[in-house]
Amino acid sequence: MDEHPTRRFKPYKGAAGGWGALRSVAHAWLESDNALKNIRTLLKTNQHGGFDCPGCAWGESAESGMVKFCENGAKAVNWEATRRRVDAAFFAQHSVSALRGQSDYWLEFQGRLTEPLRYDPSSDRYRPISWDAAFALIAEHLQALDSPDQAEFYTSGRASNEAAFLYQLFVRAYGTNNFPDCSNMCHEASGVALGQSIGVGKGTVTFADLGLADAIFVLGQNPGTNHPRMLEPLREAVERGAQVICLNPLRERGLERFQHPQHALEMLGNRDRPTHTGYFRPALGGDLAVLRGMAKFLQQWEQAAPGTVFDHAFLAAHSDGLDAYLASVAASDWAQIEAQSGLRLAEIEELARRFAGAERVIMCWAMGITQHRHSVATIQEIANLMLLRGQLGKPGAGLCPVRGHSNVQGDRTMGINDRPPAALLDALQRQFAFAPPRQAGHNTVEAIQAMLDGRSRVFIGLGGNFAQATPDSARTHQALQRCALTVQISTKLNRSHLMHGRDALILPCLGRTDIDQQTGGEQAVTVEDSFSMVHASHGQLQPLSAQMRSEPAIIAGIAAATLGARPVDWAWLIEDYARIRELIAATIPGFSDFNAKLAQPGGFYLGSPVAQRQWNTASGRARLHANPLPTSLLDAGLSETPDLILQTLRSHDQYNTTIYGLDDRYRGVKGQRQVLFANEADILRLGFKPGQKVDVRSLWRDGRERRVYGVTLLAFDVPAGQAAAYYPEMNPLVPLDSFGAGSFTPTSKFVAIKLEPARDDGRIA
Ligand SMILES: Nc1nc2c(c(=O)[nH]1)N[C@H]1C(S)=C(S)[C@@H](COP(=O)(O)OP(=O)(O)OC[C@H]3O[C@@H](n4cnc5c(=O)[nH]c(N)nc54)[C@H](O)[C@@H]3O)O[C@H]1N2
Ligand SMILES: Nc1nc2c(c(=O)[nH]1)N[C@H]1C(S)=C(S)[C@@H](COP(=O)(O)OP(=O)(O)OC[C@H]3O[C@@H](n4cnc5c(=O)[nH]c(N)nc54)[C@H](O)[C@@H]3O)O[C@H]1N2
Ligand SMILES: [Mo]
Repeated sequence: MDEHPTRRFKPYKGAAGGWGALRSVAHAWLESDNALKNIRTLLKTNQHGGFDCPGCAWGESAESGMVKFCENGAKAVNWEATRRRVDAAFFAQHSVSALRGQSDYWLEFQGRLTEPLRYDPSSDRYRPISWDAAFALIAEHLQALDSPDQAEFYTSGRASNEAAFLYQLFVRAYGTNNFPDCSNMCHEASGVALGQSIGVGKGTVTFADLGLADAIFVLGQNPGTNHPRMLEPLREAVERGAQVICLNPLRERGLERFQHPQHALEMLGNRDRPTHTGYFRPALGGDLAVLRGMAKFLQQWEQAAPGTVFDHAFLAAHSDGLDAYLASVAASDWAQIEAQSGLRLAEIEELARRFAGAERVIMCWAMGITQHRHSVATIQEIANLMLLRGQLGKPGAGLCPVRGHSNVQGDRTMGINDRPPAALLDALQRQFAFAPPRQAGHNTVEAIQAMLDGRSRVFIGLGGNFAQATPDSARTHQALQRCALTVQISTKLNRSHLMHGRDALILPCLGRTDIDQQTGGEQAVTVEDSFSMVHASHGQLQPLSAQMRSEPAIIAGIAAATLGARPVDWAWLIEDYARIRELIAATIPGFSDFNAKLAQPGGFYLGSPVAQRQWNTASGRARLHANPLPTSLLDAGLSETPDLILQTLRSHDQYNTTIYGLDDRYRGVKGQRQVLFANEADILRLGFKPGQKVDVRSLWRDGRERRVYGVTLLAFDVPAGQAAAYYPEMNPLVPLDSFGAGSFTPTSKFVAIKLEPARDDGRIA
């Protein structure tokens, strides 16, 4: 592998998709060292009888076709389906301390984890351990704790429904709700906000609705990279004359033009098509003010011509809180709206006009909305606007938080939740005859705090990369290292294996592409996408090693060692996952006849009460929330004025902390990731030059030192006062205590920073 590819930065002029995407798929495939098998595997992606793409949670169109994967899905599949292995022989060559000096990119590139390993302090290496001994060690640690609340059970969003259900059952039977999960850092604010507003924490639209909408708003999302298959319905909407309106401070290529790599004519004619009809570039964290401004225009127009703007019949039949909300809209100050939004009032008026002019509106959003301090209020403002116009519970309209991990939504449905609803616990109690813990558990931020101050001593991670995905890296690493035991159930080597507790285990698991053979035959697992569609996923490739186990089997092993046959016979369940699905059917709403429904091609729809205009809120009505605009977006406790506000985001060549390569094609970056995008005028104003290296320091009220060293400044089309840089490299800058009000989501899209001349170019953050 080329460790030092040429560094280059040159604006990208092409459309999203297109020949670049095809080249990239071919490259990922040829580089996969399993090329022949992988092409067969790729063609099974998202097909009936095939496997669910391990990439994002975007859903499927009902259309049939041979090719149902995108460029980045292809990278995800090839990355998993490698023949390179990380085993005892690998660790014989590399001590854990030496591995800490390697990049995240290098670590994962070494291959699949193929045997269970235990950390040996005398040699500073991981060494083989039997599965039974590993399970016994975990049980011993868990049983030694004073309270089950001293253990943390993390989940990343690739875990299947079957794995997630077993995991939450085991953890609750063990006695805690400590379920920090990736959702806490992702769409938590959407779940919280929508639960309070409309009684359900999920999206309300189906794939088909996108084809019926007159206007689709895309807020704080970069689908060209993170949900490439979304570009197709967006472009289709533009073609049939619908509005597609983007709210994003950066001009993301995929939101501007798209060439479908799977349409031969488009490719040969080199024709690309626009994916939007309006592009607005707000301040970071300014969306609440933008949306409030839109509401204020609607209010003015409604006052001028009563009955023409608001949907009074809908509001009267279905909502409450209208008067208080309208009073807060009236009280919101135009000058404050304009200053906080980063847009001109004329632009906000234009947004309001297009919103009010559409009969059927869909609002989509992702991390640009959720990873902010005021994210819950912002998402409630999205809901408020939609309620004013009766845009919920009708075809072609509704709310669409676009989820990240391929099964992050399903994991929540299965009960991975640190604040579980009472109905779930009641159902578990009825079915399994034990008293599940009722008090709230730890989310991700609380789990880190608890491990840091010694209240939690065991960490178990079902997938993911806790050490790198979380904020305040130095403190998170310290938190993990203070544990008595850390256990990582993983497919690939990452930094979470290196930032380990006194005792530590690596448990290698099967991925989505692997065949899962149990005594009852080859097993399928199930997942739920962003549109609440549940479908089966069948692995296609022979696992690299007979020592790897499935996630359900690993959880069952830990559970049996810790709890015996309580409250279920764990080993019996694993023989045939249909038995797990029977339990899901008995306890989780919407899953009756689960096994039978799986036979349907494309899966089945869980349904949304909102589609029937049913609101599962306390009052039985959808609620308009009157949240005041924040006085200031900046933390009041800062002792210095920041140079810039930084957002951390994804390149085109990564999947979260998994780095596939060092390029970011649509942003024109090649061979480097330690960069900071900023406006040229800002770079000069701060006394630097484009291309210069700087150290980045973040500001927070606790006054702690948080720095990333040796970051190259790139002059880029970024609004004044803003900066952007890659996650996870910048995570050391995100303060642990800077999180969303009501969501606990780290504010990864709003970090106050100072730039300083680089003290030492060579240092790694
Ligand atoms: N290939 C690939 N696919 C992925 C992932 C991946 O890493 N790689 N990750 C998966 C996961 S877990 C998730 S959650 C999703 C993430 O999908 P996205 O949310 O698209 O991911 P980000 O790269 O964080 O991009 C955030 C976007 O929001 C914009 N933004 C930032 N701050 C603001 C703001 O204050 N206001 C507005 N209006 N916009 C803002 C940024 O400019 C950027 O375009 O993708 C999923 N799919
Ligand atoms: N600064 C900043 N921080 C962020 C974000 C941001 O935008 N900015 N985004 C946040 C978001 S949206 C999210 S979702 C989180 C992501 O947080 P995580 O989900 O914890 O992180 P990933 O990088 O997706 O995890 C990658 C690892 O998962 C393991 N893995 C892959 N496939 C499987 C599998 O099938 N089973 C198992 N058991 N393991 C598997 C591999 O070992 C791989 O190294 O990060 C968050 N952190
Ligand atoms: Mo995510």
